Amino acid sequence: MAGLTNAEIAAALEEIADILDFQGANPFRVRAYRNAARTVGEMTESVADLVESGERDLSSLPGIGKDLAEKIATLAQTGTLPLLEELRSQVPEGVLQILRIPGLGPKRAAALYRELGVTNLDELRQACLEHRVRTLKGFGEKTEAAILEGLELAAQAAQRMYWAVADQIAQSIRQHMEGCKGIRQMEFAGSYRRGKETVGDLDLLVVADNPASVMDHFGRFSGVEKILARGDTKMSVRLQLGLQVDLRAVPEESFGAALQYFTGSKDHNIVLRGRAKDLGLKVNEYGVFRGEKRIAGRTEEEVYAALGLAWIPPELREAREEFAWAEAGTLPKLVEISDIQGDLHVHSDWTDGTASIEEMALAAKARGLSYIAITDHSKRVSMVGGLDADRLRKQWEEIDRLNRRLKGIRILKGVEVDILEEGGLDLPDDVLAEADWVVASVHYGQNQSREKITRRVLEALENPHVACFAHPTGRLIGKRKPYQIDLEAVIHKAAALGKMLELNAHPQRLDLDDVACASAKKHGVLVVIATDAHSVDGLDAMRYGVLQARRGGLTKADVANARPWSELAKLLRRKK
Ligand code: DGT
Ligand code: CA
Ligand code: CA
Ligand code: ZN
Repeated sequence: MAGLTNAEIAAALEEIADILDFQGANPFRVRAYRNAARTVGEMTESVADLVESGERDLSSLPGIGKDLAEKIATLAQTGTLPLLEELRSQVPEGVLQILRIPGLGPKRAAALYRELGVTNLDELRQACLEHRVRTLKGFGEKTEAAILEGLELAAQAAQRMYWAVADQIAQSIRQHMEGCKGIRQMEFAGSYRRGKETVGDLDLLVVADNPASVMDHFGRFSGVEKILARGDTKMSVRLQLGLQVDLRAVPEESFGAALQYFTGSKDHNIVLRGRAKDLGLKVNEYGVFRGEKRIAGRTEEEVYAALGLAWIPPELREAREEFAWAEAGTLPKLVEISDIQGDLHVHSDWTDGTASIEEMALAAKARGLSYIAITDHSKRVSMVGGLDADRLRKQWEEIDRLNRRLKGIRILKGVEVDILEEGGLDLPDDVLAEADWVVASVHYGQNQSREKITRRVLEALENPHVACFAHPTGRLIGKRKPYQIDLEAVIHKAAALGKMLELNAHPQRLDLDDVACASAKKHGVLVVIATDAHSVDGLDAMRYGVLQARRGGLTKADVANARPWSELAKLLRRKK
């Protein structure tokens, strides 16, 4: 029996934190559950496996004490927890959905419940439309509008899943299916294969000796909640996590054509069919046909070649420039995870990270990196103990000591300096001048007008010590909209000054998006793919960033941290 996935355990812990917070529980207790959720969510090893094998004591994980470790173990083994059940019974069901609405959170949901008796999303929408929300203390007209917008975002997001979560599920399905005899080929298609930020459903293709027995086996996957439909060659199931998976069995001679067809995107396929028609051919999920005769279909390469095209990587199949490139033979050689040499945005326990600088450095080394920049927050981010000049210099002394001792990894003295609400940076120039690497970012004043927030950022880029602008739009996918920032202006400024832009690899950020990456590249702006890791496991997010970069058409040469530090350092010195 397979236990809960890490994502499911994290969601349960997050739910406990939410309800406790809603009830006005001790903030430290709430925070403990939130931290545990983050720790579990960022782990790559399966917690359920760890519990089962007894191999590692969960209380050895950062921020997880004995009591929490026991609760997590119960969750992992039984799928639930008495505490969670009890808490759920104490609050109306719809309340949980309310506090997840972007811009709300437990405290405000509690006020809405107390003051207006709002217990579900419909009542909330109604209360907004009737302008009752703005009458509450601390709410106002702007909040009311933001809540309505949040309701809309949430409705869209509920239908889709982060790619990283879909990936966990896809991998366990793959593992399960590997135990099935008679599968000759198997591949996930759809948006998952294209590496989209979010995935609506999973599309699985197989070539099998006996499709019926493959479907039987698929139906026994532990995550299946319900079999929605089953025919001779197609089966659809819904998983407990809400995701739908479509399985299709296809003939071997059509596998490439089916893979191409079901990978999409729909727009890409429309262009492809148009090309086929122009050549007097027909293309569908069974193959490429001249009249009745199949001239290609076994592999994707064959299908594209039959249409006079080089094979197009799935990440580029969005009907943008990929056909022109494939025809001319100028498809970019997309960046790969093995090209990445360093991580330039990482937190330590000096601020809100859970691991020490040394632990982060060794973990980076273990992941094959040769440099890592410690970029803890500056003092404006007081909630997490952001560093002032004194503490930062102390941290850098520590980094000097570590660099003398550690082999095979270089730790850069960095900082994530806040761009202040009214303009200017949160640390003086003389301190920034001593840093190896400065990323600037916006955490406050996110709701400012387009003009104001853009001006702040352009000014920050003009500071000679700032090398990179982090998570440039501030969006959280499905949760928070981008700032009103004029990204084109930012890209132009970065190009003019030789500054870099971050592609934050966190699966809920992926900020820059694919289109912005392509635009940065066009303007000659180097992109830094960075994890913004707050824990050792957070470093593993790099591959999500690489996937996004590939969707933007970036090559090794377009990615700053695909270069050795010596080369980057030279570039930075020249710009100062
Ligand atoms: P998703 O699941 O919403 O994240 O996005 P996709 O791209 O995986 O879409 P999905 O699962 O509906 O279908 C998978 C692929 O199959 C899609 O990318 C293209 C192809 N496909 C599905 N339906 C149609 C259709 O009606 N016309 C065309 N041309 N292609 C389709
Ligand atoms: Ca799909
Ligand atoms: Ca589908
Ligand atoms: Zn950060």
